[in-house]
Amino acid sequence: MFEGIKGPGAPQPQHNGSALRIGIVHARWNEQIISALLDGTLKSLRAAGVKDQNIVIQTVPGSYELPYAVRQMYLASQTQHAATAGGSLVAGGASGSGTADLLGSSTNLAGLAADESKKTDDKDGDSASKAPFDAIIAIGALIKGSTMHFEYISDAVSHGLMRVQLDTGCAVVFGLLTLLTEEQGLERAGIDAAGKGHNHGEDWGAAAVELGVKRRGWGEGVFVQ
Ligand code: RBF
Repeated sequence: MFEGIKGPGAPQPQHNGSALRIGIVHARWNEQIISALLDGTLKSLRAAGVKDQNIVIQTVPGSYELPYAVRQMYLASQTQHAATAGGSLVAGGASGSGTADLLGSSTNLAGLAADESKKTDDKDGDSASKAPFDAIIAIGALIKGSTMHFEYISDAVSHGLMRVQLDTGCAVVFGLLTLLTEEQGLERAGIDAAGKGHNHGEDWGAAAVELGVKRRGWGEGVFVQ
């Protein structure tokens, strides 16, 4: 965890991620930076007890693809859940409707999803969960070039990720680095030559666990600290 003045500060108490299902989607641009960030993310997810079989990793070409991928991954996890549990994704129990209905509904989506995921919690702890994701971490590294491209993509991805989390009710962790130089990226991935950096992926893993646990609580009307 980050130990300077800037940074998230450790939650009290530490959250237990052993019941959670977490998605990760990362861009393939700037591979060296992304690879270190992914390692940091996985390290903190595992440290919080998230099981490897309950972490699903997908890749996309670049950061611009992240919002769409997060949305589709969440819908895919709902589809998996419905197929496994024979559950309905539509409030009121009507069956046979697709996940698009869920997005258009005025139902408390976070509560519904938390309720759905409870039904599929892995009781024996061994098999992979098919519950809807409790959180999805979107990882990308945008490096500024000499055109306006960087500004447009940074803005679109930031707004897109926020929109997806509010539309779906799935917590989305913002793992997008918007960098002026490659060196900044190496520092924020904790792999700079001077060794001054901090791997922000570790914070993203911890954020996913905290939000995942709190989201389940909120879905049940419980305020987890
Ligand atoms: N994707 C990234 O994740 N990081 C980048 O730094 C990045 N730079 C790009 C620069 C240019 C000029 C272009 C055309 C694309 C870049 N992309 C980058 C890829 C972009 O996010 C997306 O994958 C493609 O535009 C295809 O939709």
